[in-house]
Amino acid sequence: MSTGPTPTDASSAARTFPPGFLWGAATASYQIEGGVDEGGRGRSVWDTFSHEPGRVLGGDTGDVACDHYHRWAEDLDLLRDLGLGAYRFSVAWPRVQPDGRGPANPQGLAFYDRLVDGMLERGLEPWLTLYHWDLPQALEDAGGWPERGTAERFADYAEIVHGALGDRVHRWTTHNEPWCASLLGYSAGVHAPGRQDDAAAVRAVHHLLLGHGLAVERMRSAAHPDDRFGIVLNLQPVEPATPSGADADAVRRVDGMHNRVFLDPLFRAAYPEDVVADLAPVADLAHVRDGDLQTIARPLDFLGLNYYNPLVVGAPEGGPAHVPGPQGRGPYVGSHGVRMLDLGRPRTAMGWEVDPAGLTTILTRLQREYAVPPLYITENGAAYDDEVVEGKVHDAERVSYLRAHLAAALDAVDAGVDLRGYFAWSLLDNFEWALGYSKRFGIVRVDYDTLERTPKDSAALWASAAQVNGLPPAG
Ligand code: IFM
Repeated sequence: MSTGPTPTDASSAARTFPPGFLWGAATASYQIEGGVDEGGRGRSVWDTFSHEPGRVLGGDTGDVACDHYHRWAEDLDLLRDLGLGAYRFSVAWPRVQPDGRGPANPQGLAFYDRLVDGMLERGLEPWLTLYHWDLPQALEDAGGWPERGTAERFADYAEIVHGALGDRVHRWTTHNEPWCASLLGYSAGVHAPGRQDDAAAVRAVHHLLLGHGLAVERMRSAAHPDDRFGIVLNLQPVEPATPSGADADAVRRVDGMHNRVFLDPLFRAAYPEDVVADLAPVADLAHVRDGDLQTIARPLDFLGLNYYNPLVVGAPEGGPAHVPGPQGRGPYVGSHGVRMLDLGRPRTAMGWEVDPAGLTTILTRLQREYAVPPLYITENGAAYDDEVVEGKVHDAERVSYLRAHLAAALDAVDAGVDLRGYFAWSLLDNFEWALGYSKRFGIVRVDYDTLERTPKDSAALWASAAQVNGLPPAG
C-alpha cells in the first residue's frame, strides 16, 4: 500500500495568482454604518436623499443599516476568520467634518481610529477610501461637486484623515466610482443629491477628478514611505447590440462617458476630443483651468477596478429616446438617446448580465491602452435573492459568479496584466443605494430584523480562494 501523497490531476489543482496577491472584502460607510446621529456626525446628501419620499425603494434609509458603527468588532472578526489579508472600507466625510469644512470632529476620527487599530490587531491591512458618496449636506447646499470649492474642501478633508490615520493606514483611495457620484447624482438624478442638470454633472465630473488630484498632492507631501495612493473606477466593456455603424457610434459615446472621461484625464492629462464634442450642445469645459489636468494626472501607485457587468448599447430608435432609468433618464450626458440593451445572458438580481470575460477584457484593455500602475479588483460580486434554509445560505449562484470571475482574473494575469489583489463586494448585505435593502450583495448575510450575521457559502469560497491564492478546485 502506498503511503505517498495522493496524486492530483490538473483539473483538481487550484489555478493560482502570483505570490503576495492580496485578498480582501469591501464595504462603504453609508451602506453599513448606521449611527447617523452619533458621535457628532453631520448630515450627508444620502441622509437627505433617502429621507425624501420616492427616492429609495421602500423608503429605506441608512439610519441603522448593518449597525456596523456599534458592531464593527464583530465584523472585523468575520474578516479575520475568513483568513483575508485586507479590509476595504470608507470614511464618512460628515463624521470627520460635520459641515464639510473646518476643524475635525474628534469623535468622528476616534471611531476610525478604533476601527483601524481593530484591523491591525487582527492582521488586516486597512484599505481606506476617502469618498464613497457621503458628501456633507452643507457642501451640497453650497453647490456640491459642480463647484470648484468642493474639490478644495475634499483636499482639506483628505489631509485631516491622512494626518490622523497615516501612521497606520498606508493604502489610500481618493474616490470610489466618480461616475456614480457625478452622473447618477447630477444627471440621471437616481443617486444623491438627485439633481437632473447635465451641465452641472459635467462640472461634477471635473471637480471630482480635481479633488482627487489635489488630495493626492496634499497627502503625498506628508506621506509615510509605505504610503500608496490610488483611485477606484467602475469601468465596463461596452458592446454594440448589432454590428451596425449606428450602434458602433453608440458604443463610442457610452465608452466615452463611462470609461474614457475618467481614464484619459487620469492617465493622459486630457479629456477625449470626441467626448468634448458630444458634450458641446449641453456643456462647455470653461470650468477647466490651466494646470487642472496636470494635477489630475499626477502619478498613482495603484488603480482599483470595480467590475460587475458589461454594457450593451444601441443607437436611438425612432428619434430621441431616453436611457431607461427609474426616472426615465440616463447618466450619459450628451447621449441620452442611446438605448441600453442586453444580449440575453443570464442576469443577477440587479438585472445585470453575467459576463466574466468582460473582466478580462477591461483588465487587458487598461494595460494595453493606458500607462496604468498596478491594478487591483477593488469590487466584484453579485446580488441574488438568497434564501435561508435551516440557518444556512447556500448561495450557489453567487459562488458560481465569483468562481467564473476568479477564472477571468486569472486569464488576465496569464495575459500579462499586473493584477495585485481582489476584494469581494461585499463583506455584508447592505444598503444598496436607490434599491435600499432589496438587493443582497454580501458574502455574509445580515438579518435586518436582528442584525445577526451569517456567513454564506460564498464566504467559504472566498476563504478557500484566499487560502489557495487562486481558484479552488470545484466540488
Ligand atoms: O453597492 C455598490 C457600491 O457602493 C459601489 N459599487 C457597486 C456596488 C453594487 O451596486
